[in-house]
Amino acid sequence: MMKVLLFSIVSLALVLSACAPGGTTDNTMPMSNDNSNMTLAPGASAGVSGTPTPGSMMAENPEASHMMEPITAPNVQPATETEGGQPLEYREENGIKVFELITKAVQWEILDGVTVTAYTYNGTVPGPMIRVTEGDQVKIIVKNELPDPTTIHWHGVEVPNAMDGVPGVTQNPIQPGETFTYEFTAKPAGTFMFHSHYEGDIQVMAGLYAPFIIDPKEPEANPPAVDKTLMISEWLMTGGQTFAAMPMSGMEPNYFTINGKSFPSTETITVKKGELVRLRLISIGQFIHPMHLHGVPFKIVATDGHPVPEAAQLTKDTVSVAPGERYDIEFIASETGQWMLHCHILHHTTNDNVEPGGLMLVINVVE
Ligand SMILES: [Cu+2]
Repeated sequence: MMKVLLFSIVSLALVLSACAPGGTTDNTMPMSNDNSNMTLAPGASAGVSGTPTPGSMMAENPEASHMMEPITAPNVQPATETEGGQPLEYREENGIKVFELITKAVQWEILDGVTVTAYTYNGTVPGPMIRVTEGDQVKIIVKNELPDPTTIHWHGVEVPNAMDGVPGVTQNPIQPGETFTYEFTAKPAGTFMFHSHYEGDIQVMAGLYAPFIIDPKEPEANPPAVDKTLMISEWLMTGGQTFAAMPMSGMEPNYFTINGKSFPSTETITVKKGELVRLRLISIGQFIHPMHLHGVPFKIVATDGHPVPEAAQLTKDTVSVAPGERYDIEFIASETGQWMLHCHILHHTTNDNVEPGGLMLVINVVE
């Protein structure tokens, strides 16, 4: 009986939203600018979960409906920083580099006029970059100021098992208000990252990720003039609320970010003609992104942090970066001009279905 009633309400919601002026004409894409769908869908799903969800998906499993709740926290403040992924300061104690992270929710602007509710490390998306040298002893003190438990996984870094950050397997979750200290030797050299391993489907998508770069002990023979780390992810923003974007009907993303920003708010990378450029591409969302560079081809010099021997380095102009992967690409900026780097799943270069946007940035090569 309940199911029949719910089905009727959902059907009515879909019919009404399709008929609403300015509403989407595509019923397979429930996230539209128009709120009519949003105002009806929550009521429709409330009988099952008590929680508004953006899509047509009806979760009968209460745990699943929790995954589809909006990202919220009590008293969320606007971010005080505007740029994510910046190097994190540390202090030295007995030869150990000590970093401090605080997990907290902030209002994070991904685009002029578009602000998401994000779960962050130290108030930015991505969180601050931890950059150390191979062999360094590091200690990272994590204070959890989120309303939910969390843990940190050091993705690709060869840490002792007890430091691996898997809740219920290698450690207990860090409860709200608690502090946990991770300690390990930074190895090997390369492009890595850290991210939440607690309800990753929610917390990682909500912004709990950051770069972890380990520089080689021996200085590089040919260091790049420009070395940028670009973390790619996705968001679902609708009806003024933020949801964890997922590869699931009704929960697909409508915003796409590089280092927490959608084009045209993405960083422009300025390079002098003739300089060697290294871009460390990291996919931390749940979708694959074939990143395409205009102007000149590049070489893939490292995969998942590990150097590719020179004879094996592919020359390409597009590289697909799947979730969890890292590709270090290098090229000489041989021609002046404004050259695009963008995802070639072209829907990913939109902001809420409007082009241009999303996963694009400009590499500005100057004399
Ligand atoms: Cu893409």
